[in-house]
Amino acid sequence: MRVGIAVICLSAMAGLACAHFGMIIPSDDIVTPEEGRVLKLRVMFAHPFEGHLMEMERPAEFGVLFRGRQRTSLLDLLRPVKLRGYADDKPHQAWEAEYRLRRPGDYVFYLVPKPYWEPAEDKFIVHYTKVVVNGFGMESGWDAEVGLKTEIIPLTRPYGLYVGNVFRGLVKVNGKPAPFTEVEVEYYNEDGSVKAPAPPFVTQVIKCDANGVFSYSIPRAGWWGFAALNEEAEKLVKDGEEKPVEIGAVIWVKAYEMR
Ligand SMILES: [Cu+2]
Repeated sequence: MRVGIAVICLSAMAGLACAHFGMIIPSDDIVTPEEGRVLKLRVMFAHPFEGHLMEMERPAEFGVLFRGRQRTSLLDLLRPVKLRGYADDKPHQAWEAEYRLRRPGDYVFYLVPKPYWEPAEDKFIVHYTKVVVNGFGMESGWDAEVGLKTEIIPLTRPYGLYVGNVFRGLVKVNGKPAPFTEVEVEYYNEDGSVKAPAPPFVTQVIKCDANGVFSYSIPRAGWWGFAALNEEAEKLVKDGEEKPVEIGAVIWVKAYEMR
């Protein structure tokens, strides 16, 4: 039983905030013709630094916005898969898709999950998640808005990033900038090789300025997730009781070592 609780939420046991992240991790953030045209995407809901996955229901929406113009649902491409974080004692429900890039330009993949009930925090969580993939060298569409309920609009091109680059984004809720939104930042510690010297290192916490803009200097190569958190105006009902709904705007970017 003790182990069961730990799997739900390690940091909640310590009375700390527990950072959840919607995740779309593509096999690459930049696709060149030489590498082939098929992209693999993993879709999951996790504590990316601590290596725990939650069970994820089939998402409500999953799609791609191509070059800022053409929006296509990719829900039919999603296949159920069991994935295990490095600290999980068993695999969890997640999703994956294969997508063939056909034309040059930027591909904004987006995800709208079904509300996730988190007992440790007594609330529902819905993370509107994005990742941008550049196709065949044409840089067009990475800053396009999908039009999600809450969304991070990148102000830094979200691919081709070096370690040490500053990543900036504008947080919107219902299409308007969301000043002073708290943004949680986590490294995708896929194999568990990075150790946090103390709990506050697990999740970096920054805030938007009065215009809803945040910035973060990326300290390490790999995938980084930014989750801008707000509360939905409407509540959802759980066991006959109204419960709050955390809405997160999430974006994932990859940084590379400069050699
Ligand atoms: Cu959790």
